[in-house]
Amino acid sequence: MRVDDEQALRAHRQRFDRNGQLFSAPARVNLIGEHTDYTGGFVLPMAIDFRTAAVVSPREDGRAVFYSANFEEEASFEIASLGRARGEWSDYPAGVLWCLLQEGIDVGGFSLTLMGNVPLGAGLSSSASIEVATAMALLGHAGVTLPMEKIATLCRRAENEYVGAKSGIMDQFVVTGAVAHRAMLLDCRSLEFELLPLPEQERVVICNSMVKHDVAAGEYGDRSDEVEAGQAVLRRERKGIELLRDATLEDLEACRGKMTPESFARCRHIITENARVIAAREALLDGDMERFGKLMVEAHASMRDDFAASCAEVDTLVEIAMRQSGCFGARITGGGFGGCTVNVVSVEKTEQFVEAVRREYAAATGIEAQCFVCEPSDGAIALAAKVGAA
Ligand code: GAF
Repeated sequence: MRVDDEQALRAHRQRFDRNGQLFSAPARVNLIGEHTDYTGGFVLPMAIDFRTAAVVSPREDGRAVFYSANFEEEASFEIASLGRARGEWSDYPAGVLWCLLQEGIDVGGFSLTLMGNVPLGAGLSSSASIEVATAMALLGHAGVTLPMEKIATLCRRAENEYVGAKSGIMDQFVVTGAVAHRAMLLDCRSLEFELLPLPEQERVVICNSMVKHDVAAGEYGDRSDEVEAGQAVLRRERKGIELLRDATLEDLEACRGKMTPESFARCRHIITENARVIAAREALLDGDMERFGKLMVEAHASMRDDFAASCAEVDTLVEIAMRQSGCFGARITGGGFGGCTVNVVSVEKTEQFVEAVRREYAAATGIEAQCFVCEPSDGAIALAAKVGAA
């Protein structure tokens, strides 16, 4: 499951005939708090031990050359005349370059190799992993240090304004700032966060339904439009509401007739989900995994029924998981419409859980699920500090 640093450095050397400097960024799994980030709500993700390595070296011709060792493809631009997104993988690193240039950071010519093992379209934020790894490498190359919050917001901007996906801040923030053995409770309005310990007797298991989904694809944008429309009604009709996060279910009920049934249901998901994240924090601090798991199951039902962002295969994975002994909770994770479930399972039942889920999912759907037992991992800044200290 590890990305081999030596392999990434070698791939860069072979491609560009030069040694490079290595940076990397993890992927993430969200334990609870889905689609709450872009309305200033709460999320509870952790970084996981899938990573993207970015190896960078200078070049003298003023060009930006991105090489994907995974796709064995290269994208090359004149930095001074960097154009708009082209609908390709290279939009993600190019978007980061675009944002750095907009910030006035002098990024001289470079070659950058990306090599990662984050499953694509699985809801584990391969995009944020690529963006943040690229930002770390280009900042290192330019000799500029930025605070964690700035790196995360800059990478989000790359995704929103350059790639054109309407995503929130959760992924870039946790991928940049996570700390090993901890989950991160993030307030997406203030960007204040709290690192929370995870119990040692349980494991976080990710099960990939193998139904692919891309945040840049239509459904994510449709949902965020529906949410935005509902939020605009609440803002207009009720005093003191700036973001959905300020609204109660009573506020929403009072505005029911003024919004579409879709917007009503999406907003109800977000209001109840914010409350679940706060309750999940309490459960974690109390070490009450029964309660934590129950909240996960409720969160899944809300994503499925109110947010209409699950799919038959993922629902099946959750149902199978919840039938297994030792499983406290299971839910869809990430943007939705496919991708992975996140499961909390007692250590001694983990192996049995993985076997049963794979077997029963294959029997029900004919699809081979991939399951990973994950470690809460370091974010890009902590990883860079460790490389620096080595
Ligand atoms: C995707 C987005 F990128 C995040 O910002 C978040 O909205 C998530 O979907 C849903 O919680 O990962």
